[in-house]
Amino acid sequence: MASLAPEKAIKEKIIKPNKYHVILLNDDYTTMEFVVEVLRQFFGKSSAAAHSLMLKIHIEGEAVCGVYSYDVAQTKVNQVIEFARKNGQPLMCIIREESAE
Ligand code: TYC
Repeated sequence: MASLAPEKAIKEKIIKPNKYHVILLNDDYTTMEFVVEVLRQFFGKSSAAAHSLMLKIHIEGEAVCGVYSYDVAQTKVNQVIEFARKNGQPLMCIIREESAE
């Protein structure tokens, strides 16, 4: 992006709004069932997709669960963390900006 002519950079900004990855992190205490429920409720996954994504996080340490505009991504993170804490689970959810290419 830095090498683009200014007018082209501005045009790209208008056409391509930034995207943000919402990522769940693995931990040793959150139950697998709870993570599957979060993926179904907040990320619209089917039971089968939620189960395999939960296992990916468990094995690899993290996974992208959805890609959104900044405001929607931030809301998802807040909702997931609030839901987790209310249910006594330490599950962590973070935002990462999609790398521009
Ligand atoms: N590692 C957890 C367990 O063994 C399960 C888990 C999966 C926790 C995904 C968090 O984002 C997570 N109970």
